[in-house]
Order: sequence, then structure tokens, then C-alpha cells
Amino acid sequence: MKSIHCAAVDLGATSGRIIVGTWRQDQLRLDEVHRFPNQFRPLGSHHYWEITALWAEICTGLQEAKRRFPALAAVGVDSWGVDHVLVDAAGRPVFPVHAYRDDRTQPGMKRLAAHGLARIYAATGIPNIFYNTSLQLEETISRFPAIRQMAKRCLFLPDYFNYLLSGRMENELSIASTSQLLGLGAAGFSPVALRRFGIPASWFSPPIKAGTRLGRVQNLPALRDVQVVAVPGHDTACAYDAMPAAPAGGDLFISSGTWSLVGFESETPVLGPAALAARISNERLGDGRYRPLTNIAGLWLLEQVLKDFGVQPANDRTWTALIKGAERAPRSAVLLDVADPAFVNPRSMRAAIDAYLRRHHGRPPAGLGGYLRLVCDSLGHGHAAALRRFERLSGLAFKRILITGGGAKNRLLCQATADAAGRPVVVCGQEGAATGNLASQLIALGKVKDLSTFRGLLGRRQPSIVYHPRPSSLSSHNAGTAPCSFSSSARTMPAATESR
Ligand code: LFR
Repeated sequence: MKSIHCAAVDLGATSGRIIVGTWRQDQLRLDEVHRFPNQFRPLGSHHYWEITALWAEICTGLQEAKRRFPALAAVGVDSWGVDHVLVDAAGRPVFPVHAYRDDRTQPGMKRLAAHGLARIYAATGIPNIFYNTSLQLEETISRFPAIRQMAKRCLFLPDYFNYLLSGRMENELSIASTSQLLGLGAAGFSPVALRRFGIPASWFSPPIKAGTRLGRVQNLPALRDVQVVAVPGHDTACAYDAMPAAPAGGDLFISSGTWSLVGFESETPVLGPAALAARISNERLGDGRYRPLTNIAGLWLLEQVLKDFGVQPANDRTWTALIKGAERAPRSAVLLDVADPAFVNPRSMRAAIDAYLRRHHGRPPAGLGGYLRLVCDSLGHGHAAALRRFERLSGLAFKRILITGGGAKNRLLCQATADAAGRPVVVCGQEGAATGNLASQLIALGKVKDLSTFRGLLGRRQPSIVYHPRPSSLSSHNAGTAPCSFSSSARTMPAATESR
């Protein structure tokens, strides 16, 4: 059987990558052809993405992919959620691209909390989160009313890069579902939500499902015979697709990157006052089903602490040494509530942690190891609390926790999660989002029958690491094997602190 090569453009908030997937004899091999750091930057009192730099990196990566794999068949783009580009009819950006951590949405968020939130939740299934596209667009329009005339379309980031690649302006379903503007079921964008936030309905088109072919690459001559596929645009949807879940259910998913996205797959949304109070987001998979999840702060805390200490782990060896140091550090008597808004975008994460501990009668750790340990233990507790909330609200019982993303190689974090949740944590590889992105392309090209076939094939390969809950969190970690894995990867995995 002939090999087929597809390129996944996978954009994270702190790093991006172009990974070529080669499918041959029911196995997926990953080759990372380009990786680059990403960050939002301040300008005055706001924060912005460098959209031109991102496009330049994408072009570099895709040209390299084509050079190394001349038979490259397709490309798909996924990214973090909610952020978007407002363009005119000719596709020209008419407003700077704000980063979701910018705090311009705070007043709108308070207004929504005070009035109308239950109605918006019933219509969209998305709770009141500071970064929602709904709140961002509301702020943009109220500050710059003329934008209603200047902008003709709102494209989420993967939609925008799909447009640059293929010339087609579309809104893909999974990424649209992060906005708090998409209706439940097959309703498309919600008139109730659009009216509430004062957003022109004409900015959006009926969402397309993942797997839609958008045509051939137009703007990069070297790639003109390559097909652009609208994969699940949301990285979390891709990461969930890449987890070899048991067909009978019982698995909780964690996509662990800048954020920890803890959730599961469901035919129906989880709604109602208790779900809203628990901030359950009913985001969508590429095929339209739901993935009720809760978003808790993730490796962002770790990345920011390392920055404060001036440490940038360059490779796996340095990272392993850091984790070893953290394992030797004493446990903090007080853990962090990782959902505390103080950790969203502080000037110094270390100072924010110290202040939090002092407020809760704890003591700041003595050194970097202590901070790493504190963050991992706190995240583990955050994951376990989310699992318990989901069990309460859905009536389901989760037998295993499947984890993918940068945090999947952080054994301190995986063990802390297993201990706090009392369930085994099964490591499902780090490049979940890119793998799910590639799966969607392979299905669109007719090379793999469907997602459950892909997951089944994935699950049959190599045994993977499992962290079993320890009776006492003082005993050492205990790794075994379970039937959940990714097939061989030809690339060296990135440092675990690089994340979405
Ligand atoms: C992760 C992620 C989360 C989303 C957050 C902000 O990369 O996509 O799912 O809630 O970024 O968009």
C-alpha cells in the first residue's frame, strides 16, 4: 500500500508546529518539520497576536514539508479557540487581532453575569468565560461602532489561515463552538446570542463540518497541488479525536497544555443551572457531537514560573532534571486554586503564587523545585475536582483518565492527577492535536474509514505508560502498561513546558 503524507499546522498559544503525518499500513508516523515559539505581545494597555509572523511561520513550515515530502497530499490547520480576524469582503484584516488574555472583556463579563447569562447558556451551552469571542466582539463593536460597516466577515484563526491557503471563507463548527455564539444542535449561529452581544449575523456563515475539502492551496506556488482540508479547527477537538477511548465509554479526557481541558464525549449537551455553576462548556467535536468540558489553568502556570526564574528547559534532559528536583521538594501544606483569576495573566506568576499562599496562610516554596511541585500537585487536584463534578452532573462513572499534550510527559503532574482522582492516568502521546488534525485529513481523503477506525488502529500499537493511584501520595510512582498508545513517532518530543 502506498504511503500518504499530510501536514498538520497546529498553533498553540506558546508554540506552533508543522507536523507531517505519514500513513502507511494502518500506522501513523509523525515528522515534525518546523516548530516555532509563539506569544502575544503588549501594545499600550492591550495584548495582540502577531498574525503576520504566524503566517510567515506557517509558510516556512509548509514549504519545508513539501521539500521533505514532495508527494504531500493535504494540509489542515488547528489552533487555540475564540480568537478571530475581522476582514473586509476582500479578506483584508480591518481590526488588530487581540489575544484572548487581554482583559478588555471584564466589564462585559460582569454585565452578562448580572443579566441574561442563563438564557445565553441555554442557547449556546457555553458559560461566562472572560475570553469568549462573544465578549471580545461586544467590546470591539461598542468601542468602534464603525467596525460593523468595515468588517464583512469574522473568521476564527484556523478559518482565517484556511482562507489564506485556499481562498475560501468558511466558519468550521468546532472552532465556532468556542465562541459562545453558536447555537446548540444543528441551529448554526444563535440569533439569541448574536442579538444579545450586538453582533451582525452576516459576519458568519453556516458552520461547515470537519472533513470538508476547501480546494487546493492558492497562495504558495510550491504547494499548488496540495488539498486544504477543514479539520476540526479547535485544537482541543483535535486532541480529543486523537485519544483511543474505549468504545463502551468510561474515559475522561485531559488535553494538557497551556490550559487543562478536562471533559468527555457526549451525544447530548450537559445543561442547566448546576452545569452553568460548574462552568461546563459544551464545545463541539468536528462531527457535531458535544464535548462537555471544563477549562482549568494548566501548564501556563508552570511556564510563567520558569520565566520568573529565568529557566528555559532546552531539551528533555533538562526537563527531567527539573522534575526530579521538584519530586524531592516538600509538599506544600496549602495548594493553589488553579481557577483563581489571579493566575490568568499576572505580571509575575511567582509573585501571584506567593500572594495567594500568604492570603491562605501558607508559605512560599523555598526554590524552583518547590514551585514546580506546588503547581503540579495543585493541577492534579484541579483535575480530580473536575472529574468529580462531571460524575455528579452527568451520572457517569469514569474508569480511566486519558491524557495528551505537553503535560502527558510530566510524570509529576500525571501522578498527582492519578493520586488525587483515585483513577489510573493513561498517557496517550504528546502531539494529540496534530494527530487528530491528521486523522481528519486522512478520513477526508478516504484513506481511513472513520474516526472510530482510526482510534482502534491507534489503540492497537505500542503499550503506553499508566500512572496508578497510590494508596498514600508519599509512595513512589508506579508506571505500568495499558492498551492505549500512539504508533511510532520519528521525532524527538518537545520539552514538556512547550504547550498549547
Ligand atoms: C487550548 C484552548 C482551549 C481554549 C483556550 C482559549 O489551546 O483552545 O480549549 O478554551 O485555548 O482559546
